[in-house]
Amino acid sequence: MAEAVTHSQTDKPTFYITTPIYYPNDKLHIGHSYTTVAADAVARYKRLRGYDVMFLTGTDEHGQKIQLRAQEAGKPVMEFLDEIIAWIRDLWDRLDISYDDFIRTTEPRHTKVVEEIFERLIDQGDIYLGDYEGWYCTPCESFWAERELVDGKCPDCGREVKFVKEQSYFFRMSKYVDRLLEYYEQHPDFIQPESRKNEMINNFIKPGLQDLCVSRTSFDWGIHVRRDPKHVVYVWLDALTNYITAIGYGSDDPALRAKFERYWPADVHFIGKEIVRFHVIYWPIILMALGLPLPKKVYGHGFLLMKDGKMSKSKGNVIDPKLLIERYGSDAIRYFLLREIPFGQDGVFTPEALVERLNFDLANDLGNLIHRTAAMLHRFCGGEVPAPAAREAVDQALVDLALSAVPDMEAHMEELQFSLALQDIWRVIRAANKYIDDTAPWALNREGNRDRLGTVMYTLCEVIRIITILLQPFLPRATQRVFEQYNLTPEETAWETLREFGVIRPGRNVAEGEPLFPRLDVAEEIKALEALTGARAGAQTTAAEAQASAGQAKSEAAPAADSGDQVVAAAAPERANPADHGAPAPAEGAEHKPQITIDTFSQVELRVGQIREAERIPKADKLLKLQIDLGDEIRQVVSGIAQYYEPEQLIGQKVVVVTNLKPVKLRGVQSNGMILAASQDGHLRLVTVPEDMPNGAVVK
Ligand code: ME8
Repeated sequence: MAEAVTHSQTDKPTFYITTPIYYPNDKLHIGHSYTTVAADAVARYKRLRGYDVMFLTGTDEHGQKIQLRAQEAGKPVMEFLDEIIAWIRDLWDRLDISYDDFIRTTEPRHTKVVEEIFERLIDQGDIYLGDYEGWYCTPCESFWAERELVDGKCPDCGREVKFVKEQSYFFRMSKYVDRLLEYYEQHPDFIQPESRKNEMINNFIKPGLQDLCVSRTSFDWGIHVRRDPKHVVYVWLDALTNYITAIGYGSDDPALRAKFERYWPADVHFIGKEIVRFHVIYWPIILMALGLPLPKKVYGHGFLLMKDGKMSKSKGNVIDPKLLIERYGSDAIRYFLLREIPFGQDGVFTPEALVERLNFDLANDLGNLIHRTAAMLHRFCGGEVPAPAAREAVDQALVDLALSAVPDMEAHMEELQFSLALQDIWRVIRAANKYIDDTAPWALNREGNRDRLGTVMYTLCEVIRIITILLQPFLPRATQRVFEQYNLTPEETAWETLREFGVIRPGRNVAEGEPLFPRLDVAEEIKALEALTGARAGAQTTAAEAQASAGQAKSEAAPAADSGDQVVAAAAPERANPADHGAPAPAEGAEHKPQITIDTFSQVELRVGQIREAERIPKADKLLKLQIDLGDEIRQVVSGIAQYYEPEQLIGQKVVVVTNLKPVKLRGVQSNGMILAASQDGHLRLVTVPEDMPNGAVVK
């Protein structure tokens, strides 16, 4: 039974956050973990900020799909469900998900209230009995109007739909549309990201909101309508109400009813973008009919994609999160998910990106800072935090940066921009590593300059204290280890201490400790991850392809890759073989090139260009002649991409142009540069740039 509110909680402000309740028709994958990890980071952050947080997750256990899966498994439905729920709870434990409650829609606290709600809505005329005719997608449990189908298939999952006709109960949605639109207007932050609001209004509300079918008679695994038990409550009405039944709505127990009063309305529902419609149209309308306040925010985040598009069992590209956690630890997976993909946008999971994040960010930047500092305290200061002397400019600069990162990180967390919040913290981590190099404590020690050494080492310990406090929502394990290693007390690690510098009292012991995150062998890990994910080598290529297939561009530049040879030039005139004019340089099985310095790399001038014109070159079936807008000039470039793109597809694309290549003639046509593309196994995709980047912008 759900816990009631205790007295000590009542003087804190509340924060109620939810994840979708997942279908336990199968084990969950890394995409489900993404939503849950994001919600957990917010829940932890809010608790640290002094909120009484209610963090709810759970499972959506009714419907035909579940019934069929249990039958296939040859098990009674409840037994089938119990096993998967145990697996899911174990996953959340391994990922350090700090949920406060886990609702199962088969629990009496839910089913009883749904039955009552249904009766009430019939009585008040919001639900009526009618005839249903339409197209039904069993896997998505969604009904679609004929005009909504795409090539006669489900617009969400692309699978077959079937025509059904049966008596059903309907929810009179149209009655509430004006109030809903008014709510959107008065609460501009209700639907996030903003772009999803227009999608909802234009695609679903403006064409005329259909009444929603809220019961079925063709299966019986669900909550039965009390007065008409051959009807089972259609799964969305059942599912959405979990957000209120879990916290005590409709309970007979006064303590639970008080709990509902305390936490409702929810501060935010986290969901994937495919179920925004249910949460920002149907759910608010159901709540209006019940006379309840609406949630403050619904955040529809993007998808985690694999190189060949969306994850799905049928494609065989689903990653088991438990295998990843086992290999890398929960902190690493949490960090990767929240750092790599700007919340709200789609992102691609590639083994290379994961290994790079873990090696560069966690092992090198963060792990090194903690480990180097502790090691130096042992070598130069007897393992103790020394007392600081007067600060010099270099110290003050780091102090200022660390203190200013705090409000930046807080602002980004409030906006639910986890990746940016992490970048705020990483700016400090990188600056602290540079500070070690600049101040060279080993030299200060050699010179016997104890005052300077004390200031530098103390400053580092304080910076570590600050970044560790900030990192807690993301890395719950590593941060606890650092607190223990640096012997930091709860008073020294409270959020309020982040406004000041100089909190640690000198003289305490710091343990030398083990590295927080191991540095991974890139080749070995990529091989292992490919075995886990069924992915092939070639992160840059595959990431580009997956994004292209999902029709989404990443908003962040891809992390610097050491496998840069996968990104190839789409016209490399100076290397063009006379027999193979302008064809892309080979990527498949490309050898690694010798290392170069940053100076050598910086001799290449790369700029953003927009393709204004594209045409074929007679008698050259691989070549296209492009006119590219570089902001201050239009460049003509001949590119070997004619077999991959139709000229008209290219108009308007923002690409990366090498602008300081010596001009050459290809088939008699002058080419003054080349554009970048990724290529693998006979596929080629241009490297594109987000639209808001101006033409001529430097790429580095
Ligand atoms: O829709 N990338 O359950 P579900 C990111 N029971 N997030 C993903 C993802 C991916 N590739 N795949 C799944 C249901 N998700 C209903 C919800 S709520 C009242 C009822 C996440 O098991 C994302 O949050 O299909 C998405 O909305 C959710 O899992 C869908 O989970």
